[in-house]
Amino acid sequence: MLRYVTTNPGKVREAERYLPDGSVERLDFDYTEIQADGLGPIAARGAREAYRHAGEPVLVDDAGLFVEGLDGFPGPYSSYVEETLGVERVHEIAAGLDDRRAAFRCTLGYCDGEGFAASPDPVDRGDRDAAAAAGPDGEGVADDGAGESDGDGAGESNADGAGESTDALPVKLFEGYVPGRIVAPRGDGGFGYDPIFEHDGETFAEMDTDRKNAVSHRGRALEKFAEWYADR
Ligand code: ITT
Repeated sequence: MLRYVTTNPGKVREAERYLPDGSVERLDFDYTEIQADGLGPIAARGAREAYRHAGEPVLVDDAGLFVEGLDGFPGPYSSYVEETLGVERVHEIAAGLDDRRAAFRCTLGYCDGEGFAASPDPVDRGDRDAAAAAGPDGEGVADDGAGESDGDGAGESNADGAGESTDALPVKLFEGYVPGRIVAPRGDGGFGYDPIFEHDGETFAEMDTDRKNAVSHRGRALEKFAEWYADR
């Protein structure tokens, strides 16, 4: 059974459309969200922690809203900003900007304790520092050997460093992106920043789940994941 690791039921509603019936179940586990510039290291670290907790295959979903005119803020801090400022304040701040373009990004981190064969999607090993510390033999470091691809390396990181144990597990990352712009809140559907994110004339909160999935950051990442996972 695949466990979709999130405290947010809205994410699971979207994810279920991409995976065979009964093949995925939510794991309501609040993994440590490290501070990092990108979503990849957060998802990778979370997937390792969740896999160690659950002992079965896990998929962690880290997402964020990146506002162009704010140099990508709130980005990886989207959750904290939603809780503290709130979505309407983010719209008010963006309303004062010349550039209200924005994007949602989603990174899925998959971990099942095994290694990965080559594919275009990056793998986060999280073990570079650990391997260096362990010496040339890399003793105690999980590695599944040759024939793997890190893609362009963009998703790869061990930025968190501290607390990452030497038996760091590889995590496969799947990324999705959707462009749009920040508008005054409209619509009752979705969750989080959906009411203030407009894509093709509609906010995500005005779309039903299937329509949002067809264009969204999470839909794009899930599509890649589901295709790859079918052969896993
Ligand atoms: P988990 O970490 O437990 O999965 P979360 O809701 O905190 O739950 P994220 O850290 O990935 O998930 O989300 C960061 C913020 O972005 C958070 O405020 C979400 O509500 C928001 N968010 C994520 N995906 C979104 C989406 O598809 N539409 C609107 N807002 C979204």
